[in-house]
Order: sequence, then structure tokens, then C-alpha cells
Amino acid sequence: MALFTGALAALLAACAQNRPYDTLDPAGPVAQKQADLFWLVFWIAVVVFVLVEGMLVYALWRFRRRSAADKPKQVHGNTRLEIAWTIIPALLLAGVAVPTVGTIFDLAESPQGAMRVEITGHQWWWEVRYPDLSVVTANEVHIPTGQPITFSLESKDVIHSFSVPRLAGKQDVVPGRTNTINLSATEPGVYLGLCQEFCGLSHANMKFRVIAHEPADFDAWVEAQLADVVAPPPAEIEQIVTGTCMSCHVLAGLESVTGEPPGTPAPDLTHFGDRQTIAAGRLPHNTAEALATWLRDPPAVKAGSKMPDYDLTEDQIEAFVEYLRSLK
Ligand SMILES: [Cu+2]
Repeated sequence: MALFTGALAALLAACAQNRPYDTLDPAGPVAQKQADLFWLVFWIAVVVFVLVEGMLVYALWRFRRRSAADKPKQVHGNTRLEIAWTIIPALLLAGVAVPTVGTIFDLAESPQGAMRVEITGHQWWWEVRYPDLSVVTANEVHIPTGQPITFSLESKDVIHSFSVPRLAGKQDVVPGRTNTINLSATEPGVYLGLCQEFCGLSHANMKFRVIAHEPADFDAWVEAQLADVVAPPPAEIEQIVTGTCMSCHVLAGLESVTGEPPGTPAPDLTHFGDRQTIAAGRLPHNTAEALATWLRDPPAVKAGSKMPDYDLTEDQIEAFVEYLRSLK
């Protein structure tokens, strides 16, 4: 028993400290409104539960069978009771509907002066574009704190779901239509997001993060993103970069062998060195070691990865690691 209590305490403590996906630990006004509505409905439900269960338990005890000969009074229906237990829940639901519908309409409205961010879901990564800033990135959404953001969501293949639990609820990402979701972060920090609609083999490896900065730091990030950082790749990998990589990836400022834009969309690698993670969070740290592991055999790291194993030599991998990590 002591062991069980100890284990439970340890588990609960771990939960309290590390809950990056906890909707009940809101970090922005949208998530706060959602959590407030949840708690309101939750406590109403608790009161109903206690009353109904209390009456049930009381009735079971009060009218229990006392002896073998004991037969309860035979009754059929009770009109007054039946009317009461039809009307009370109807009134309760109507009451709960008022703040629920109000919150839905409130959150659906795009706030004035919101920053626009376009998200495109792909199997299995997120394309991120800032149409007003000419910035393109992947799997990491940088935002300024205190600023409402309106995301427009589209999918290029199947249905995904965009979700940052600590900042907002979730919204489906559907091919052929544009959905929107609004959010804003109060404090700087990293808020984890994930795909919440089963979308194939690496659905669980389709993570992203919202990185909230103080407004001045965000402006500095934008400036860094607009800088030309792509130098020509070293000779041993030049052919692979401009011939193979760039048939799917973009490296702004570098011309691909064909001179054509990428055919298959893959994450823009222009500022790869600035990213915190690799392969939509499948590798949570962008280290030289992690990148080498990825390049050695992408589908082995991330099931179903559209990037095949190119049989790179260890020397080429080393050159790639150094080159890609220099793109900041
Ligand atoms: Cu998905």
C-alpha cells in the first residue's frame, strides 16, 4: 500500500510538472476562455452528479428489502416526478448553452489587427507562411506575445488537425477548404502542438511548436529570417543539394539544377540551423548527431517519411551536417 501511494504521488507530481499538452493549464486568453467554460460546465455537472447519486443511494438504503416477506408497494409511474426530471435537465442544458454558444461565437471572430499566419498540413509536417512578412518556415511557429494571431489552415493531402492545447483548442485542417483558428500567448515560451486527427503512418510524429517571443525579439527573428544566409554548398555535396534535395526542398538564394521550383513540397530549409527540432519533432533536438541519424536513413527514423534513404556516405553526411547547421 505504501509502495502504491508512493508511486501514485510520484506519478501525480510528474504530471503536475510536465504537462506541455494540458488544456487546463492555459497560457493565453483563448485557452483561458475555453478552460473557464470547461470548469463552469464541470462544476454544474458535479452538483448534478452529487444530487442524483445522493438520491439514488438514499432510495436504495431507505427502501431496501428488510425481510423475505417484505414486498414493496407496487406503483406505475409518477407524473409529477417525471415532469420534474424532464424539465430540470432541459432547463440546465438551456442554461449551459448560453455561455457555450457565447464562447463559440466569441472565439470564432478574428480579432482586429491580428497577425496572419498560413499553415499547410502535409504528411507529416507543417508548412508555415507569414504572408505579410514574406517569411516561410516549417514545424515551428514564431509569434510575438500579446498579439492575436489568426491562422488559416489548409491541407495538401488528408485531413489533419492543428492543436496547441495550452494556447487554443484544435481545428481541423481539411484539403480544399480554409479553416481558421485564433490564438495568442501571454508569456514568452515554447508551446507544443501536435496533429490531432489520424492522418497515416507518422501521424504521431507530426508535431510542431509555437515559440512566443517578446515583440522586440520577434522582430529580430523576422529580420534574421529575411537575411540571405544560404552559401553555396561544399563541393562534395553540391550536386546532391542542387539536384536531389532541391527537387523537394527550398534553399532561398540557391538555384536548383533544373531551375524549377520544387515539385514535391518538403520543409523549407533556408534557415534550418535556426530550428529547434528535426523532422516535425520526431527528433526533438536539432543536434549534429540527430541530423546525421536522420540523413543516414530517414524512413528508419520516421515511418513513412517521403524522404528516402539516399545512401549518403559518412563523409557526405558530415558535410551535410556542417552545411545545414550553418544556415541560421
Ligand atoms: Cu496529421
